Amino acid sequence: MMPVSEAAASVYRLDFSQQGEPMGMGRVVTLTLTLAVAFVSQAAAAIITTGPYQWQVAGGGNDHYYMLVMPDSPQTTDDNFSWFEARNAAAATIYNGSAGHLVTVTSFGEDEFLRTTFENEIEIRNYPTSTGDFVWIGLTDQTAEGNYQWLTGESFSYSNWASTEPNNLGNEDFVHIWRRYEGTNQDGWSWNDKQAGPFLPDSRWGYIVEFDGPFVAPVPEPTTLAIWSLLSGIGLVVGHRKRRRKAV
Ligand SMILES: [Ca+2]
Ligand SMILES: [Ca+2]
Ligand SMILES: [Ca+2]
Repeated sequence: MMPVSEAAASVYRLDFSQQGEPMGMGRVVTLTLTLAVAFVSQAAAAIITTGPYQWQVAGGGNDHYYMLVMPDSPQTTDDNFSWFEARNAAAATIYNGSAGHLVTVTSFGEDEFLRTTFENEIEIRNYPTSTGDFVWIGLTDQTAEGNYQWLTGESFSYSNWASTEPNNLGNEDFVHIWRRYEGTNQDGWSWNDKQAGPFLPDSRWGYIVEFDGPFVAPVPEPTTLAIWSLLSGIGLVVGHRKRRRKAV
């Protein structure tokens, strides 16, 4: 991806770092973020983020957070994320003190959480145009053909391959989610192996980033409420003095 898109990736790093967290730049970060967003939106296709949303333990989850990142209306190949660009951008994204990684989908429950959370944001791959959205996940068999491994080192047991996939067609070593309703292939939410890209902008190529934690609570910024509390405190002091004078 071109430098402008790398700038977009850095915007996320700023955006999801709370004040007082690792970057520790406070309002300067906020201001820089605002300016950076304005610059990026003029220079390249915008990026759409959905989430982060938590898969809560109370709901059978792991308390991790997940965020979908998609290019909006890519105009050139460079607006789409390759698998490597997605991997790097995910790792550079920080949420509440936790660095992200390209999502690992290690159970049916996790896959279902992702599907129910994000599928409405992912365009169906249809027929006959074969367009639609593609979403990278952190799974690859680049090291040894057919030996799929998660980026995090988690064991590979659960899978959700589409019909006839993975087929390693032309040496495909990187995995994405799609919603496939294409001719006889009506798998819907499923996985496909693919080359790393980036691919033509006739489709959108994005990714899901997962934050495992541990999470730190963001340092609260001075809020309007805090300012009002301060002012009302001053008011009480003034009122107290007035009452004392009256009493005398
Ligand atoms: Ca995971
Ligand atoms: Ca392969
Ligand atoms: Ca394939």
